[in-house]
Amino acid sequence: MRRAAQDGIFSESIVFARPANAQQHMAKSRFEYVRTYEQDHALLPNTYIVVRIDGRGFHRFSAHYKFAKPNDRRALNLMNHAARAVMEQIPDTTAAYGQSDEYSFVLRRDCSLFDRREAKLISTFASTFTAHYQFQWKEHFPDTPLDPAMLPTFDARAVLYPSITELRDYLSWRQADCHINNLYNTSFWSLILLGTLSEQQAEQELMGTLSADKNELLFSRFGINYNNEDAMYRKGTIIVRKAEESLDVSAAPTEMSKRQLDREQKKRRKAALVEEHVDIIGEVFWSSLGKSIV
Ligand code: DGT
Ligand code: MG
Ligand code: MG
Repeated sequence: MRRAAQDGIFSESIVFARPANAQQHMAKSRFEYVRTYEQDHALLPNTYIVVRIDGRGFHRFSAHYKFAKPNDRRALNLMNHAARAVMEQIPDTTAAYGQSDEYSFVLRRDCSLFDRREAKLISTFASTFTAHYQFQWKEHFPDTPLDPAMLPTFDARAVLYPSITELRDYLSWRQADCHINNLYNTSFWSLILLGTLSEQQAEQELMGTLSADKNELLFSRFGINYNNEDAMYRKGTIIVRKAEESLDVSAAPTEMSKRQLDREQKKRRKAALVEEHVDIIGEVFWSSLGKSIV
């Protein structure tokens, strides 16, 4: 019985003895062969992995929860909160860039998390982000409970970049996208909310306009200087893990348990996160904060 209690599987008050050679038995099960159908796709070594998560159906989601147009500060803060939580939980993430309903996570070039298996990586990022987004929802939307018929979910993909040049161009592409969409949306919703146009009329009005035209339209009609709009809306959010001093274990008191050490590491990782709404296309960023990404 003592042996059964040690090796057995407990189910309420019943104790099932597990044979000592259970491992071998399992390996020889006639069903075992189905494992060979599993195909792991390992991402190329020595490349930057970027995992981008994106809200599923956020066009409808944002309408359902009446997000402010064109930007809802609460929603963007919640995205940033969830992204920081992901970075705290997955230390191989060196940076994250977010705008609208998306976040891109940059992994260390020598990252060996899950042996770089793509399915494990993207499913972990999507589910970890989703879990935190849902958990922190009530902090950012205290008066709007989540509706089980409209829960937030996120998909994820992984893209590989061979050098810092492509990685920088990738992040520049996302920030340029943020700028183009935000300038358009700010103009579009100004014409409707501050002007008197319908959605169709506003669309018509903006058709074929360049950036300069939209800037001019905002200023001349509504007195809005686009450059004074909130930087989080114009630039998106970059979160960087600043190079942290590693914890000197030899200096730690000998009685510090593994759990305490883990807690200490986690605290330091959290403290090392820096969140900014700045230009990430030009040199200034890459010769300062951006240095710790590569
Ligand atoms: P998807 O990603 O293919 O499942 O489809 P969606 O609907 O998520 O489309 P996507 O990701 O291309 O565009 C994001 C949508 O989320 C877009 O319709 C605008 C909306 N959205 C994101 N942030 C805000 C916000 O702060 N305020 C408002 N009103 N809408 C937002
Ligand atoms: Mg989306
Ligand atoms: Mg999107």
